[in-house]
Amino acid sequence: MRIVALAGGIGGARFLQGLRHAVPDADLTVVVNTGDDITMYGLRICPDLDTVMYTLGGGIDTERGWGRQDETFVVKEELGAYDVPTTWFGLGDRDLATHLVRRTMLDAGFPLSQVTTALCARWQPGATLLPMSDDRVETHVLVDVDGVRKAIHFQEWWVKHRAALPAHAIVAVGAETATPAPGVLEAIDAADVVLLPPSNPVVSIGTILQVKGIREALQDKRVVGLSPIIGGAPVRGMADACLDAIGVETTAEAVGRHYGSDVLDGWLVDSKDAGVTVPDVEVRAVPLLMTAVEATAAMARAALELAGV
Ligand code: FO1
Repeated sequence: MRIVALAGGIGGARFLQGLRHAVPDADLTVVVNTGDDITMYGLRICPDLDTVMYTLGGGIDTERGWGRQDETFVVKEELGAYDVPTTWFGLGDRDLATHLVRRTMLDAGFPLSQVTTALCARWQPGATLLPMSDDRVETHVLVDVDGVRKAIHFQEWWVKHRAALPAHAIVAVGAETATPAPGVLEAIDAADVVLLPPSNPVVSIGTILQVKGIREALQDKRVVGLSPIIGGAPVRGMADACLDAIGVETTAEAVGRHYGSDVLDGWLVDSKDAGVTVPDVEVRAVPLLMTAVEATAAMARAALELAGV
């Protein structure tokens, strides 16, 4: 069975672990959001690609959900000693090696998709990881800081400000000209099913769907999504702050309707949200809390069943 999943960071990565547990023999391709990517200290940091790679490769810090297990932050502390202003972003010492390899390969002219393949040679994620695009796309958020309205990088909003600054707009800068990375449209075309894990519907899944051709490629595919919102609140992270920014209610029903039937054929909501309806989309209610790999595997099976594969 050929499965394609569009995924962001922590929630998406967790779901993919369960999916791989549920169907270990499936041919899994993950199209990963790169709108969170940021250049810092000359390094190109790809949070969602690294979170998926580390999670499926067994190197993730399971507490944080991002970065490496057994991590240390000596370099971050040293940068702090120099009063470097960007130490709000926690770059770990082990994680730095990933960014140094990526920077070296990008500088040598390799596209991000080939860099990702090279990094995955070490981590063996058990899936093909593809950036949504090799072109630069960076999500920026329009906020008011000290009375001045300005666009700041998503990471600054998300990590430094914990998404506490009301977002007047969220813009994936570059998405309008970005093209899908090599293999993305082919994988979607060949897929038996496309899954939208419970990632952030705005800055993760939403960003991927803005890359030219991806939303269109889903038209004639069987697509099933899983709600990241349970009982009116995001399970983790601050998807509500993102949904507020685009005027979508933080409910499983509103997110399902936001994706709409031109994307979704099926929508899995948590048992708490049973009764939700999405026009022209088949909705099913099952437990959606990813408490352990087995629970997540059950969600994945429910999604594949709803997809009819
Ligand atoms: N998230 C945080 O909340 N604090 C951090 O200091 C932080 C550092 C970081 C470094 C590398 C990386 O790959 C991810 C990192 N993240 C951090 C997570 C990241 O901001 C989010 O996971 C995604 O961008 C949202 O999906």
